[in-house]
Amino acid sequence: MNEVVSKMLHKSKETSSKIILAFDLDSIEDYERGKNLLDLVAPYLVGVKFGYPTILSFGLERIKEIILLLRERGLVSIADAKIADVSHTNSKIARILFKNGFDAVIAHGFMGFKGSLDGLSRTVKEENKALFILATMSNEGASVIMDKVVEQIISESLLAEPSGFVVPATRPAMIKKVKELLPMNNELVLLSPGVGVQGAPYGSAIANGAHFEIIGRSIYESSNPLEEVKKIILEQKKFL
Ligand code: OMP
Repeated sequence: MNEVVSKMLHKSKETSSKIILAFDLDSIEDYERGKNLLDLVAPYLVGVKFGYPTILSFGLERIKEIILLLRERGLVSIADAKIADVSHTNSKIARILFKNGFDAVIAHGFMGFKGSLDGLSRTVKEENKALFILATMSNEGASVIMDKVVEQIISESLLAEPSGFVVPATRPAMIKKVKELLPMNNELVLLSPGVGVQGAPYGSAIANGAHFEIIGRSIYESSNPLEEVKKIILEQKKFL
């Protein structure tokens, strides 16, 4: 099993948490507040997913420092760059992110394997990191396009030997469908956003077969983030 994934599973066992914090802060003025928030909720997380808002506003140097602090606490850091280009560009993006400490990257899968995911997959393997691929998305419009080609997205993406897929908590039927499309006895993990503010109840993605829930605003916009993560874990535990 991929080292990054085994770290996530180990952390989850230790803490009973299945929370990956979506850290999407869009101003450098949030830097200190963001760091304090991470410090506070870190014991209740499996990992942190850094989105474009944070990467672009904090900058990679500051992010690297945060990643090192998270690593000391046994947490993985995922770069949500939603990579979706041709091979050599994908590889360059991934290498920069890995050089700055990230353990994993998220990519789209709709570009197909040859000339896109193939190069990215090689880079991820060379660097001993993890790759997560979007099966389909949590927004309503994804049901018009991505859901309809999910079989093809999964079959092309599997050629890249990812560590797992991102599946929408907002459409439980799609989580189940993706699970059915995966090979028997696979070790792939499913990360599911759409829990909380986007409408899916805490724990519901786990109930539908996801391994981890990606949760952002419900935590970082909460007036009491610590109480919120504890509440989420209690809900998730019902499905352990
Ligand atoms: P909240 O809605 O604030 O919990 O954040 C959800 C997080 O998951 C954000 O960082 C989104 O960018 C991300 N996300 C989705 O919301 N939907 C998807 O289909 C995929 C992602 C993702 O790749 O993480």
